[in-house]
Order: sequence, then structure tokens, then C-alpha cells
Amino acid sequence: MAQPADTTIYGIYAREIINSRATPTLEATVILQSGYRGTASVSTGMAIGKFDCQELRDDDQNRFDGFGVKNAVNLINATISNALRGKPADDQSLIDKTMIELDGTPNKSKLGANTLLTVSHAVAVAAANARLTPLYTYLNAMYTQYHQTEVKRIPTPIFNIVNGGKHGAGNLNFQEFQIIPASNKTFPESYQMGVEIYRATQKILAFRNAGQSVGDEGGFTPNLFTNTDAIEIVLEAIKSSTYQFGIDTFLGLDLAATLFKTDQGYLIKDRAAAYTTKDFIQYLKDIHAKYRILYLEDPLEENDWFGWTAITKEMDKDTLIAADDLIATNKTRLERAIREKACSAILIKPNRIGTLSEVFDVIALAKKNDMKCIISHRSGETNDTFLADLGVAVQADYVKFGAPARGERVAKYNRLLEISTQLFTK
Ligand code: 2PG
Ligand code: MG
Repeated sequence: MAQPADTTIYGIYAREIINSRATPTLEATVILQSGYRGTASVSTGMAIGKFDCQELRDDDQNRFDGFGVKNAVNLINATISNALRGKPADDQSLIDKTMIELDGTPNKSKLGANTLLTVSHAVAVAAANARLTPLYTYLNAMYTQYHQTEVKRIPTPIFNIVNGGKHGAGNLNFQEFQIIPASNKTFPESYQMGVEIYRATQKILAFRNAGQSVGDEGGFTPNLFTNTDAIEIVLEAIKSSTYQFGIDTFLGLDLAATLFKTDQGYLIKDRAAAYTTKDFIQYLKDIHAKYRILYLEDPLEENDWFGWTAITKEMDKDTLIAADDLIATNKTRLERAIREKACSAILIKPNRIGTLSEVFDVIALAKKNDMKCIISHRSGETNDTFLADLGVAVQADYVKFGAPARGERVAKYNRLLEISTQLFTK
């Protein structure tokens, strides 16, 4: 790595920008004494549960329905900038610790996880720029202090093909119907596969008059009779392509089950009566027997710990049981999941926790406990590509950046293409 220029922080400037869901969000630029700078912006999810760190929003109903972030902009420009001015940008733990102390709450409710994360990422980008080094190389050097990791491959992408739940205007309960290329494919091969199967899905939907508009993450949002119909459509798209199901590509689902758990149980359009946890696990096992589901995210509600342990025991031999809302990228909840063997994979969403150092900490703990890691975007995104570099730096097993369509999604996949070229073209 090249010797760094002066990485002392000179100033931080924030602004309110708009994300992919017409909602304000934060962007900040960190300027170093040496003139190098780094910019980052932050995403927002639909699922914001009680275990998430808090976002800071203005709640001023006269602007953007209360979603403005002017107060956060002011906090960055004054309080945070003053606290970090003069500190070295390449001491990430000092930067993050300073902000965490300044906030002083367990869930970042004073300054906001969105405020802290934007600055935390922008500081890292500025430091990497000052070293004239690619961001993934810089992040990998930092992550190695948590867990020795060598950059060898690009994480396997999980492509969203059909959007349901709260992400689409269609009528499906499950949030994401995905395809996952075999992990022995190169990234360019996987990307091409994702695009071709996505396009094949569009043709099938057009043929069936099922609607081809897209949802928040770029997947199609058809109206169908059942959730299994959507699995059938994705399978048909794979079969109509040049790729072989079960060899080149696999199926995945993010159920986001918290959203359809009622007092009566899990209620989906595939059956009139709600399912008990036990019955729902059996239903998922039947789906797996028929469609070989490689990846199952949030199959159960975020507090159904007993159910999570049961489903992991029964299905994780050949299906990854991935915890998103269950753990919320929260270290204490991850520790419990490890103790209770509640899952075999974890979604990493930096904005659920608030600083890069804490993200590294959670990933290292998961990896040391043999959990697969998925670096994930949010449904409300910006064109920031930080997550692509992060995925490579920590050698995540998978990345989930949505469909291979829409600018804010392909920005991240295209960045992986660039990294792949840098790493593997001799
Ligand atoms: C999820 C995410 C991203 P959201 O559930 O995995 O796909 O959705 O950002 O809306 O919480
Ligand atoms: Mg999820």
C-alpha cells in the first residue's frame, strides 16, 4: 500500500439528497488536510424493527412528509465536524468511537445511525483515497485486524427477480424471489446469468399478461394466485435460458415473514388458514423438496426464536437459513443466535448498526462462528457503491444488491465488475 498523504480531517460537509424511493437521505464529504476527500451516502430499509438503531428524521410535516434530514445535516456540519476535525481519518476505530460517545445512547437515537454511518463511510473513503489505494484493499487491511482475511474472490451475487411484500405493488406475500448463481462462476459469468434470467422472466410475464412493472429493488411485481406461482415463473425463466437449474443456478427466497405473521400464525395467500410455526416449517420443507431452495432468508418472524432453532435444525443441511430481521446486524442478537443455533447465515446491513467498526465486529464474530455472510443493500438506496468494496474486503460469501436493473442496484454490481477486472485481469 502506498504511503498515505496527510489524513488529518479538515472538515466534513453534509447535504440532504433523495434516495431511490423518493425519500430524503444523507450524503457527506470528508475533506483531509492534504486535499483528498471521500464521499458517502446512506440507504434506508422498509423493515425498521425495534432492534434497529434509530434514523434521525426531522419530523417536520411541512417538508417531505416529515422525512427530511436537515437536522442531521446540521449535526454533521457542526457537532460531528468539530469533534472529528484534526483527527486522523485512517484511525477508523477512533473516529467511530468518538461519534458513538458523542451520541451516548444504546441505539444511536441522539445523533441517528444514518448520521453516524454516512460520516463513518465517508471517512474510510477519504483515507483510502489519500493512500491512493482501492477502497476494498483499504477496508480489507482494516478488517484483517478483526479477522485475518485475504481477498481471493468476488462474493456470489443474490439477484432479486420478483418483488413482493412491501417492495412491490403486486399481491405476493414473500418479499423476494431470487436466483443465485453457482459459487464456482466468475463474477462476470454470474452477472450475465442474472441479467439473462431477469430478461427471460420479463418475457414469460409478458406472455402470461401478468404485469412487468418493477418494485423497489428492480424485481418484477406481478399479480399471481399464489407465492408458489412466482417460484414457478422464475424456474420457467431459468429453464428457458441456456443455464441449467441446480447446476449453474439455484433459487432463493427472502420471505420477510415478520410482515405476514398474524396473531393466528403465518398467513399467506397460498392457503386460507394461517399456519402455526410447525406447519409453516413443514410447508417450507415441502417447497424445498419440490424446488430445491438454496437460500431462505427470514423464513420466520423476528421473535420466533424457538421456530428459528427448529427450522435451522431441520433444513440447514442443504438450505442456508439466513437471518436478517431476526438479528438486525446487532451483536447481542447475533450472540444469542450463535448460542441457540438459530441460523446458518447473517445479513449485514451497515445502516442497522451505524458505524463501520461495529459492522466489522459483527462480521468477524459471525465468520469465526462459521456463519455465511451476506452484505446487503436496502430497498431505499442511493448510487453509493461502498457495499461492493465492503463485500470484497471482508470476503463475504454473498452480496445482495437487488435486481440486475435500476441505477442504484447496477451501480453496485458494476463496481464488482470493475473490481473483478482489477483483481483478475493480468
Ligand atoms: C431485506 C431488505 C433488502 P429492506 O429485507 O432484505 O432487500 O429490505 O431494506 O426494505 O428492509
Ligand atoms: Mg431481508
